[in-house]
Amino acid sequence: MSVSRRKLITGGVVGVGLTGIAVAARTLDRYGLLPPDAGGMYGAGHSLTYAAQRLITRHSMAREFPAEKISRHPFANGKPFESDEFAAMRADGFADWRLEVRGLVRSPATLSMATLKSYPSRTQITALACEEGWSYVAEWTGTPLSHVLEQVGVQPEAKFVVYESMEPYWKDAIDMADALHPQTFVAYGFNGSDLPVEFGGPLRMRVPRQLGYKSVKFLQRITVTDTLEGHISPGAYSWYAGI
Ligand SMILES: Nc1nc2c(c(=O)[nH]1)N[C@H]1C(S)=C(S)[C@@H](COP(=O)(O)O)O[C@H]1N2
Ligand SMILES: [Mo]
Repeated sequence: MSVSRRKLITGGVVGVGLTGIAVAARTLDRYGLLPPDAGGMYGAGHSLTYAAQRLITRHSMAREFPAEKISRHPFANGKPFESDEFAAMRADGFADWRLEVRGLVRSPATLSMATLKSYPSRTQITALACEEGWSYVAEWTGTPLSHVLEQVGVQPEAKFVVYESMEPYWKDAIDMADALHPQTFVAYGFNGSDLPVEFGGPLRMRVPRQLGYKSVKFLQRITVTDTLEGHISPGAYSWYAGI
């Protein structure tokens, strides 16, 4: 028994060694373990990280903290961006803020803050960890992204959820495993009040299982898609940033 198993494992390892990365990549792809930036300069590293995380942590939860761990001085990363449109919406208490949901969905929708707040709300105390090394713990309130996706009816071909800020450049994507994960929120509440603009208010994505840069602030548009081509171009950061 154990001998044949060892043979199998040894055979597998030698096989991968001999036939190379192409076969490994094809195998990973077959099991949905190849990230969309697998082809880039850091492709092999990104693939290994993503595959390992997906195998080990597909169903795992980001750490949640007790209330006393909430940071007294959470660090807002930079000033909120400024634009005339944003300033006008802010002056109006974001009554005109809309979240557009489109792409591979049965019924595309444009949701107001009031509509989002009428959805089942959840609260979680999680850490936001920046790739630069700092982090803070806060209480986030929002509606699970899975609930928003349920409302619009995701098509079976869906593989990714792309999401965009009103702030130029800030556009990112997660796979369906993270999009449907219970801790992935469309967040509008922060430490018991409305999400301040310093922290991305009125609305931001919260993906506590990944690094801070995946938690895009000033969230305005969600697109469900089966490919990231034409949506996001590989940036300086790794597409998958599991922690
Ligand atoms: N629109 C937008 N979203 C953003 C950013 C940004 O500059 N603009 N910074 C990202 C990065 S790198 C991090 S670490 C977190 C910081 O969140 P914070 O401002 O709540 O600290 O937001 C992410 N989302
Ligand atoms: Mo960051």
